[in-house]
Amino acid sequence: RILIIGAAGQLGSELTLALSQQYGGDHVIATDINPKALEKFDFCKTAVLDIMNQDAVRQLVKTENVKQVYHLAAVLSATGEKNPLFAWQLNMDSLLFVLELAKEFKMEKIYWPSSIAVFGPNTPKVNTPQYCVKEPNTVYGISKQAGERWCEYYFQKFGVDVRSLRYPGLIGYKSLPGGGTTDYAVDIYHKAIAGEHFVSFLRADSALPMMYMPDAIKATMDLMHAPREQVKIRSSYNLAAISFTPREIFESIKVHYPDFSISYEPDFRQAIADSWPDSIDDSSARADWGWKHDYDLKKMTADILANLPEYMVNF
Ligand code: VAH
Repeated sequence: RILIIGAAGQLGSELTLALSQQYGGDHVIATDINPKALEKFDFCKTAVLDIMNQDAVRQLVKTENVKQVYHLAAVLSATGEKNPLFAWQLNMDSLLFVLELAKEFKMEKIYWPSSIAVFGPNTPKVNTPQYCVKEPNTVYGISKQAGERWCEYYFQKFGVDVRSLRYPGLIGYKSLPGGGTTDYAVDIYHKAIAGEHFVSFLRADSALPMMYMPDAIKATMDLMHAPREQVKIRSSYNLAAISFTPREIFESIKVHYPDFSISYEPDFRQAIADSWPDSIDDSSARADWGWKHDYDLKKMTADILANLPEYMVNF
């Protein structure tokens, strides 16, 4: 069976759906610390699980004969800066524990998301290469950088088949983000549909690498289905689709909502965004396992605005 940890999060909600569609709901166990958030998963098995409760996780792995783990639970960049030591402990201890379990139970595959947050202020900002200087200055970024080192270590030393992607900001309409610096790019659609003014917590010209959720799900499934020998990078793959600024996403929405208005009030998240690249070179992912994105900003905005109005009732 496939165990999803942090299934109720922004990525987890959509990946749980995709994995259940791919493998059948009774092969997927969606777990999260939040019991209420699990109620929406009526298409697969669910269990309340605190990833920090190692006995409970081990027990579930045994009783459910878990062969794959998608470990998606983490404290994101903005929240992490408010609780540095908790963020480090949750993000790191949980990953190390999952890697140990994978080794002990000889699991087939592990998925763990990294992020463009591994890059820091002195990383080349345009077309950031797969290999480059990485001095992240957020706890979240530090935990992702350290996590990548541990993933590669467990692959090289113990043969654990753990795979990872450095996601850009992820944007979808089926789940709400929590505590990220790129969350403005989800909230802006909700405000447009609600007919409300939007206040951006980043500057108008603050470009960030971003990706529509269907592309992120496709990349994750493609990576996990690739033959083992094709996955040459065992730290984490750069992954890219689009890059845009708050002004550009606003303009793409204004085409559909002419009365929509925006103002810019940068807060502490501006410094986090400024430490990250403007765009990413993902040529390794394209070469090793055939990655290519489908959605540009115009196509993403059209798809979200076509689907979010009726989907909003779920929030
Ligand atoms: C965050 N959404 O903002 C996450 C992501 C690249 C951004 O890691 O923290």
